[in-house]
Amino acid sequence: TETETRNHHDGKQQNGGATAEASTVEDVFDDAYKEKEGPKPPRMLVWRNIILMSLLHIGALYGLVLIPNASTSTLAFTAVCYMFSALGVTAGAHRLWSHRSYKATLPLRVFLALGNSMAFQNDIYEWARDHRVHHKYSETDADPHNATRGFFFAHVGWLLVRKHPDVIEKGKKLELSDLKADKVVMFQRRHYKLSVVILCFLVPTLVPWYFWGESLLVAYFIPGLLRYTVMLNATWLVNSAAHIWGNRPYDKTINPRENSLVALSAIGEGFHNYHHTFPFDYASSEFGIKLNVTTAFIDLMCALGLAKDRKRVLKETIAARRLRTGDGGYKSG
Ligand code: ST9
Ligand code: ZN
Ligand code: ZN
Repeated sequence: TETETRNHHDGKQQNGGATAEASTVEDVFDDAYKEKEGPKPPRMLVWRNIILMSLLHIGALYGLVLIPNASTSTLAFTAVCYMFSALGVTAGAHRLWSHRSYKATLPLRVFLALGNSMAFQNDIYEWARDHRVHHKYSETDADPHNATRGFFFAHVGWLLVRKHPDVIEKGKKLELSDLKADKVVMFQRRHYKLSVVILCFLVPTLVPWYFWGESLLVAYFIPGLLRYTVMLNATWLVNSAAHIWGNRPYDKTINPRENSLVALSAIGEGFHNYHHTFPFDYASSEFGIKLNVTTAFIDLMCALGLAKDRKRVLKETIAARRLRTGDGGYKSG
């Protein structure tokens, strides 16, 4: 099968994060942490974010209304921007930089960092730091988008309030030296604002205008704001929907779930019960490239010699884990 072939190709297999390399990444759930007793700290709204997020979503709705006015080239370009920015998050910030599930050469890391700036989801360093605390302290006070606080909080609410102090306290103790040592990550962090202005807003607006005479209005609102907003919501659904709805074939004791609809919009990142069980697996799913453009992209990069050392879980390990802690449901993608 596909999985076996790929395992074979990689010539490097893992059986549950047991190798030294995997254990240096702090994405493994820590059950020693206990939430502090007593009343929770008060919720502090960040009005600047609430206003900007509302305006962004209103702008995206206007972009939706403008679709009949857009040329075919502009709509195709919107799809390209969506894929590029999504890969900067999935193949970049997530599978490469947060989980170190494969290795990437400098040109590929530059490509992913550019896509990541187009995605405008905080710089790679901050994204990976928040994501490692999300895995390590999943669904506790120290999880930035703790899904036990409800759909809205896990989806976008967490970006509209001050963080729980435990997120920062635990986050500061994480091992992040691999990120600090990556020149691409630190360069993007130093020039983050400028890179976002150029890649998330100027490029999507100016390219259709300059190359095929699209109106600036349509270009700003469709490949710009609408593309950005849809991509944000697809990402957030992994934190909200895929922590609430779906099966748990690998570990029924945790909340993250297998959700094919989320996987589709998030180009492969909806197999979330699998992902929290085996966070170092480069495919983020038992089933390889199925509904998983990101995995296909990483495979292509390996074929081109731009990436290597994909980590994968052994089939036997997955089967044993299903039996030991799964919910018995098979459907998964
Ligand atoms: C966005 C991110 O949308 C989305 C991430 C989603 C993650 C999804 C994961 C799911 C799996 C992968 C699926 C991918 C699917 C992709 C599909 C694509 C189609 N550790 O933050 P501050 C410290 S962003 C350690 O201001 P406040 C630190 O010293 C959208 N330390 O806290 C920091 O300073 P610095 C656009 C930490 O004041 C200082 O505290 N962006 C940690 O509570 C202050 O930090 C926005 O909307 C930590 N974890 O404010 C902006 N955290 O950073 C949103 C903090 O200099 N952010 N520290 O080191 C904010 O405005 C604020 O962060 C805040 C909290 C208001 C939310
Ligand atoms: Zn999660
Ligand atoms: Zn993850």
